[in-house]
Amino acid sequence: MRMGADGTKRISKSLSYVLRHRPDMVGIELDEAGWVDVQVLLDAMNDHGKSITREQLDQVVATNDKRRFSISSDGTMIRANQGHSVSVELGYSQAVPPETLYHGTVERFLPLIQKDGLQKRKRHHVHLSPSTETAGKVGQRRGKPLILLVRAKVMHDAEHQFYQTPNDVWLVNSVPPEFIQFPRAD
Ligand code: HQG
Repeated sequence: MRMGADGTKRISKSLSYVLRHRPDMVGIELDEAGWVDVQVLLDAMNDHGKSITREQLDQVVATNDKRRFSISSDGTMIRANQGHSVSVELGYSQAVPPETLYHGTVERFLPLIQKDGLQKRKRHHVHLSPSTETAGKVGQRRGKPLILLVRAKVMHDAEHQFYQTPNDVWLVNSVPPEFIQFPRAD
């Protein structure tokens, strides 16, 4: 039976937690690129009270609004596309970014971002979006969204490396303040 939005959200959250942050919570290990066998994952989650079927997993992978997960081409392995705190080497290739990318944040972080630029904090990378709409949604998780414009092409020309995920998130190590366009103070 197909799940509604509440069901897919619950499963997406618990998959994110296990595949990005705490595989040990259900007693599994990810390989160096973040992949785990789908059946191993399903068994482990079900053994730890996180009930999930293969059909539910496939539905979440296919319908997730942010396409957070990938299944290998032979259908046997799964991983999170980005957002890990555990050590993984995702292996994305470098790419040339568009002129402008966007970062959604909130006003209270502004003084620190103006001073230090965008820092990756707990994640492996700073996440940037190609659209203001997506950046707005990212910022909204923390309050009234504030969208910063990043001069991505200029930054790339200055030897900063950009990586693009299959779900069109752009990853960088940091964004120094000189590449950020801040809102005017008036
Ligand atoms: C802020 C979610 C102070 C930064 C989202 C952000 C996205 C600073 C927060 C994805 C700072 C880090 C990524 C500095 C950055 N001083 N604050 N120097 N530099 N910050 O969650 O970009 O649901 O690690 O602005 O939707 O918010 O996980 O990153 O507010 O796609 O799939 O520090 O995570 O997707 O927060 O979100 P995060 P993010 P998922």
